[in-house]
Amino acid sequence: MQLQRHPANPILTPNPQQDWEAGAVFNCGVTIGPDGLFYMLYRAIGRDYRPNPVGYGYINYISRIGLAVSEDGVHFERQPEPVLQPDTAADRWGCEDPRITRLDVDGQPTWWVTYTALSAPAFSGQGDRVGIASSRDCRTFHKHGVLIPDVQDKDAVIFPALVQGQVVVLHRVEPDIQIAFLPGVDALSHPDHTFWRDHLAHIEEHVLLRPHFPWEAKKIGAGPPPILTEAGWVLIYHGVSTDKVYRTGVALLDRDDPRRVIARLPEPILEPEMPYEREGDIPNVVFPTGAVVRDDTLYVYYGAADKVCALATVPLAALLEALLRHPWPAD
Ligand code: BMA
Repeated sequence: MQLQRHPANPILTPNPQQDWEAGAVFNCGVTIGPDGLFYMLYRAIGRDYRPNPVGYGYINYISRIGLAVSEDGVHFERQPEPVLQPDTAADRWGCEDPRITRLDVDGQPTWWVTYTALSAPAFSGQGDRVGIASSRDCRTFHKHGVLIPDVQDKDAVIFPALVQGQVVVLHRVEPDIQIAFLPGVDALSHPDHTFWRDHLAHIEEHVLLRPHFPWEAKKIGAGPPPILTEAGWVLIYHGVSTDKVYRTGVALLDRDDPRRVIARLPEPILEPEMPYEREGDIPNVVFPTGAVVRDDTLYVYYGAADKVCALATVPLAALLEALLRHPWPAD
């Protein structure tokens, strides 16, 4: 089972006309907005970064989050200004890797964005927290601060429906994916750090998925928000191998009790093969962060080599069939 790359790939590339997104655009969350169009939030790096002469990664490397809108999910039109950018102590060094989920509040359409908020320079390996923001129209976004305090944490996603009346959140304290149940949406707009400190104190009890296969041996992290299907929640995730290749995996979670993993494919459904996935700012990366179902097809949006945005698709029924052939835990 493999995702099919869209022939128009890469579907979004750096924009030389705008300083803030001239360097790289990647790792994009996608949702259907109030008007039925595709809304993409993407991570953008400005023009003037360069390799760190004395260490790993880049210097002058600041991420902002841009917005692009599309009728067909393939051709996106960008807004001129970023919609989320570093302007608080918690994210002064960058707003990275947005995921977007629709989860309504009191019948009001509401979209929630989780992103990586950097309070220390990128590539420093510290100061990464899960930031949270929301929107009523998919065009303007309001920050609600840091969702999960104290620990190095990223790859947080919110389920697009309540489960047993609770808000379900996945996050990633290395190397596993953890699951948390919040009492309601108020806990998203007013993060309760006492709740999270208690959760973190018992983190081993909250592990949903651990690295298992060789291609994901180093660490795993949630991709897009899980997708609700008749068979359960489809969780697309990334897995990193010991030689730092980022691939895409998929698991299925029980509909009523998503702590139960019921299926998991042993092989990745996407791995770096194309030139734009193998070469960029960080080589050999496919990093899924967006997913939409349209006409029974699953659209998976991913960042490629930390440089561009790309799209791959699969008929949802074919993906579910493949999953159901691989029940988890495997014998
Ligand atoms: C991880 C992610 C992404 C990035 C990837 C590959 O740490 O958080 O920001 O795409 O590394 O560099």
